[in-house]
Amino acid sequence: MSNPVMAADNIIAREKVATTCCYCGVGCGVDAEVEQVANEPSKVVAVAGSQSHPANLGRLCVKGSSLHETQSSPDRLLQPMLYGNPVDWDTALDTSADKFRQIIAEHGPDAVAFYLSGQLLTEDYYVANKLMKGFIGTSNIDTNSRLCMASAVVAHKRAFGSDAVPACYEDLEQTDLLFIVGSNAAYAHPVLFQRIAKAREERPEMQVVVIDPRRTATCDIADIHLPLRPGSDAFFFNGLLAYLARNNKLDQSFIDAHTNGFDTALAQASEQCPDTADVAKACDIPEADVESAYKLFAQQEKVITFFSQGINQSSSGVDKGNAIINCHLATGKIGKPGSAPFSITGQPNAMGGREVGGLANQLAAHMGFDKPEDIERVKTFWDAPNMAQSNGLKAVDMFRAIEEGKIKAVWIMATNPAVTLPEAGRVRRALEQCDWVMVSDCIGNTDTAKLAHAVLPATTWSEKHGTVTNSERCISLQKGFLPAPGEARHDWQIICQFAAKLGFGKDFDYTHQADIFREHAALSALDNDHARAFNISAMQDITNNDYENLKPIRWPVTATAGEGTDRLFSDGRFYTPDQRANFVAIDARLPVHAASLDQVVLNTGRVRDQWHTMSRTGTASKLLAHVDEPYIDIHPKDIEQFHLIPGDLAVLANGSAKYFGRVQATESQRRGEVFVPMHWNNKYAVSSCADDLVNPEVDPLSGQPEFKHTPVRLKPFRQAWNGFLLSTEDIQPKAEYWAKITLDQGYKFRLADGTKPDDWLAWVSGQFPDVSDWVRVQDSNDQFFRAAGFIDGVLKVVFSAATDKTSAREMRWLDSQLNTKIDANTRFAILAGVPGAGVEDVGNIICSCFQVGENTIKKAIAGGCTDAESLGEKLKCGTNCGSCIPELKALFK
Ligand SMILES: Nc1nc2c(c(=O)[nH]1)N[C@H]1C(S)=C(S)[C@@H](COP(=O)(O)OP(=O)(O)OC[C@H]3O[C@@H](n4cnc5c(=O)[nH]c(N)nc54)[C@H](O)[C@@H]3O)O[C@H]1N2
Ligand SMILES: Nc1nc2c(c(=O)[nH]1)N[C@H]1C(S)=C(S)[C@@H](COP(=O)(O)OP(=O)(O)OC[C@H]3O[C@@H](n4cnc5c(=O)[nH]c(N)nc54)[C@H](O)[C@@H]3O)O[C@H]1N2
Ligand code: SF4
Ligand SMILES: [Mo]
Repeated sequence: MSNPVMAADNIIAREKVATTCCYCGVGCGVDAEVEQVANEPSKVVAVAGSQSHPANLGRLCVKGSSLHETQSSPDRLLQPMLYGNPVDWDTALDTSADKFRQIIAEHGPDAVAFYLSGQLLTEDYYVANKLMKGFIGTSNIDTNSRLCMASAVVAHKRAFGSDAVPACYEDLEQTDLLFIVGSNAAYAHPVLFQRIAKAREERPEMQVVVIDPRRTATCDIADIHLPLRPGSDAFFFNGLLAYLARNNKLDQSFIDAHTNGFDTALAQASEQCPDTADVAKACDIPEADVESAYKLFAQQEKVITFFSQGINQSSSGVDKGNAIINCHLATGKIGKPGSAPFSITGQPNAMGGREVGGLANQLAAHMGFDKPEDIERVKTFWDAPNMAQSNGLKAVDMFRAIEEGKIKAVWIMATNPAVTLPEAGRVRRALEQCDWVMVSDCIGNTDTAKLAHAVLPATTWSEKHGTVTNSERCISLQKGFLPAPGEARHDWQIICQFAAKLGFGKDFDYTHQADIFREHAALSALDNDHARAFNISAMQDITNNDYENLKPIRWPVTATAGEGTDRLFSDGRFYTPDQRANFVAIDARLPVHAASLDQVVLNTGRVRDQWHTMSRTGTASKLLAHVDEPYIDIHPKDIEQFHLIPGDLAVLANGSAKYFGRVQATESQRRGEVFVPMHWNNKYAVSSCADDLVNPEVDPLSGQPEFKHTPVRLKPFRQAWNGFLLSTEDIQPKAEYWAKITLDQGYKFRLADGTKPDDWLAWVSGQFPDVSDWVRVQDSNDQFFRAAGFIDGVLKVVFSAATDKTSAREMRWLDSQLNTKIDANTRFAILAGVPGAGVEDVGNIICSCFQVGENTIKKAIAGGCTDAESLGEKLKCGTNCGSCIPELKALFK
């Protein structure tokens, strides 16, 4: 947050570097302040939003503004590892290349696979795809974008003939009506959300409709919230199409001039959803609300439908995407300022991966295997000796093939599938059986890396250097300005060195990222006279210098659009053979598995301050302040029905897989449905991995999993004792339930178990053999125990346990005492459970950016603050990223 003040004479240099945030698909520009101190590696000491970057115009969310605080991780991987032992690069790559070569010789190229990530740079992605599809000779290369964007990709291709997002971020501000569908932008795309909220303040005529089964933080700016039945969106948009036709709100001249297939799409929609009453029934929402939302869409000229994983992650995600696009085509609400269907990407470079053809059913630069001339063009361009000829296996099928032994070697880069694929337990078992697993990561002990034979250290944000493309087709440079730590190398270099080991060195002898970028740009230009949307032909001769100083630019970037392109389809020309867009007739359907009476529907997604499997965000105590434990959001009536207690633990189960979470009562859930965060994994909790439960149903066209809908069982966890453990050491506590929270000086574990240990002291001291100096209190009935352990007077461990819930209550003030020298008074204070003199208890942290706690805020309210603004003035809370403002407001209620 603020830079540590350094003794000025130690500082050799301080510079500002313009780069891009490594988290979400908003793609914010970041000015990083780098400081070089004598005899120490340079480091980022502060970050700020770039004023000039079109994505954020100076703003950053709390994840972005904490980038410098997540720089160093004790788990940073600094050396290649083979079978768990450090080795040199040549040994790691030679051994891995030998394995690949052997397996290919014996079983053919389809017996190997790559599994990549939207967190790679475009240049990394391009060479990986080229190596696999052109030289190794298989399309078994897929990416975590399969879990994320695959449905939108297919919907775009079906409607537009190309995977092209029509709009840009300004459209979100210029629109008069924003439908936010299946997106919790307040948490997942915070800076866009702030831009929207501000636009709405400035232009009160702008209206927002949020469509989400949950009442999320995004609903704070909604005029209408439609908490629809999970998975029923296509009924809603089919109904809208029929409504527009019934009420003469079509743009018939646009339909006639620029589209195909309207009549069949309308016929099907009208048959399935003839009137608003049917829609209300199918979607389980009030008819009046359906009516109001439809009316708004029909009346407003400028409408954006902003959609994300509530649409994509579904067994009919592609159809839902097309049901949305149909409504925009039917009203000509596309290609105009403030009007478009707008699929929003998740990862920093999810779009870049789509450009280079990172998915198993794509070729590079927006080409595909369905056109023989595309295959030939790419083959010739690459001078490829072993050009793949057809689609490879999509993510879920790829891991199934690993399980079945059909794929015998896999290289996983920049993704953590042991946590994030459906049926994650099965994925872990598949990897355990696989002959050769390679993982490239910047972190060494992820749940996936633990299962790898070879683990390769990669550079990451601030070290790696190359381009990313965000949700609005905007290409920007993520800058490498710090040296690679230890032996870490750039992903593209590792891939090229591996290619050389396989004998393809001369085709992968790039010396600079810009070499790769130029090649990719040249390929995008080949035979591309409006044949493919992705075209950056004007950049194929970019100099290294211009590349280094690349200003954010939206593709296409061509001779006629040298400054890039804000909006696509403004001329009514699409990328289909006849340049007309396609309506797709949609047969709306619900999720594959319905919940039975004794089950609840599991919905999963994101929390505000965590990024996926927490490999970076889980290391900053500040980012764990908002939500620090796996939880289950449940409607209060369901809490009663399932005999649960708010604040207690409950267990969700699917077959033998279990998820432990803290019960949170909330009316924002519909009855019969629960929500859990996707982030926790075995590094952070013993058994709270959402994807252990998620069913492996996928969309038949896109292969994207139905992450948002799995029927599961729900029951209370009967605990004999509960408590917490503070420790300077990272351990795996011996308890049926634990969840870990990173502190500045160590870790805090929440604990619970179904059986009580016979001897509390033995339980704790057995896990800390180096600690011999213990103080403790215990009652004679053995209901309550508290102990602190020291080494040389420094507090190393605190353990507090009780058979009831209140006695082991946490003491937040203790967090800051860990790893410090403790005087005798504080020893007693710990045992007594009260703050020692001079230690303040600020309560739960509400504002992560400025670390302002609930107790402090309550004090300020008692002292006369009357609203969020005045709190901001007094305590600064809510004045940076703004995401805690709803919670600040709630404290006044
Ligand atoms: N803080 C944070 N931000 C992130 C990420 C992160 O890990 N952390 N990850 C990034 C990535 S990769 C992605 S893909 C994006 C995802 O961004 P979002 O898609 O906005 O995030 P999710 O929380 O996965 O899901 C969005 C919403 O879909 C709703 N939903 C569930 N079922 C349905 C349904 O049937 N219909 C409708 N209409 N809605 C439904 C859920 O209740 C949820 O509120 O976030 C990006 N941003
Ligand atoms: N239940 C449920 N599951 C989901 C989802 C959901 O909504 N619900 N969402 C899905 C979606 S949309 C997504 S995108 C996925 C995301 O899931 P993953 O991609 O599996 O999750 P991450 O934690 O982002 O994993 C990225 C890994 O790459 C490493 N890394 C970071 N930078 C670099 C780099 O430059 N090079 C290398 N080699 N490694 C690097 C990180 O340390 C981390 O281990 O999860 C999917 N799974
Ligand atoms: S909104 Fe996304 S890209 Fe922008 S700072 Fe936050 S995490 Fe980074
Ligand atoms: Mo994603």
